[in-house]
Amino acid sequence: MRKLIAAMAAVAVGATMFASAGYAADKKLTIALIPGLTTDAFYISMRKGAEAAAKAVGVELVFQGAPDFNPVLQVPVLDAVIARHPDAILIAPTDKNQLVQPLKKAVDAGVTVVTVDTFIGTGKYQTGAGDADFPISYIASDNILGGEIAARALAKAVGDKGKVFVSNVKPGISTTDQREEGFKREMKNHPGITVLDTQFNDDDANKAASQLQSVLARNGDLVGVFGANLFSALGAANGVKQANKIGVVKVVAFDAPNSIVDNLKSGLVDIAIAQHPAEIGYYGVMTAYAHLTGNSVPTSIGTGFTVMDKTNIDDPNVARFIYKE
Ligand code: T6T
Repeated sequence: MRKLIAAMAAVAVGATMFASAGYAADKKLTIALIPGLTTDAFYISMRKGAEAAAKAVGVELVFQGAPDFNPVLQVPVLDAVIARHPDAILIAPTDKNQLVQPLKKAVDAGVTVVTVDTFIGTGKYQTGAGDADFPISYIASDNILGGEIAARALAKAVGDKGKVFVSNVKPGISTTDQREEGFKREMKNHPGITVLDTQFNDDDANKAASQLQSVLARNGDLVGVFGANLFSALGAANGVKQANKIGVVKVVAFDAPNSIVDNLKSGLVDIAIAQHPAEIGYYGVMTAYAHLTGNSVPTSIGTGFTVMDKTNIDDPNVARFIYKE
């Protein structure tokens, strides 16, 4: 009798597990990853992490994106991906507001949406508030904290006094908006530092380089710049180099491609704040997979940073976070 009860219990547990899975176990799931743009080392590294997770759980990963970080280019890519009807879409929305309606179309078509790196709306999902809470999860760095780390590093590098500015992409991008917010908030604790107007470069490193030189022309006593993403940082650093101000104008960079690491080693860039994009891709896929196979998932997952400088960049535990190209 005891054996029979145990057998019945086992069947019941199995049935519950199968019912909660809610999917045919033999169907190969497809997850699409839509980056901010395809040629950025940050998203190339994210793709590697996503591929590792997809391989581990046996899902098919599709990577499709636009050549520039621009909602006008990203929306048609999203439409094309929705038409292929994957089980889930992981996307780095290139604008907090402009991707809301296009992503609703995915949900209406029965596709699960997870945002990676950037968010839509307020980034608070599954709350019932507003019209942009429908993604099931947001996987990203803590970008406000990243901006604060950048401010502390720059304040230290410039001896807590003088003029600095933020080189940024454009307003409306959750990540870079939050980095600037964190940077300015932390700079309030450094009264000797004046934060000049932000320069927006449209993710164009050449524009960021010429803007650095224009700011310098107007402010000969400029002492520092925070490049709020890869292209802003690279461009700002090039501007400092072209103006022959290496070491005079300190550079703190967000993101860590090889080009920035070279600049760290040469002394052009003082600090690089590396995100962990592979971790974002890995947990993005795992979150979508967990949801699609009937498991509950957290509505947000925060990934880490590694702060790089000349003194630690050769440490393998630091160097492993240099972005893959
Ligand atoms: O900084 C990353 C990413 O986090 C941001 O959302 C957009 O720019 C990058 O891709 C770097 O170019």
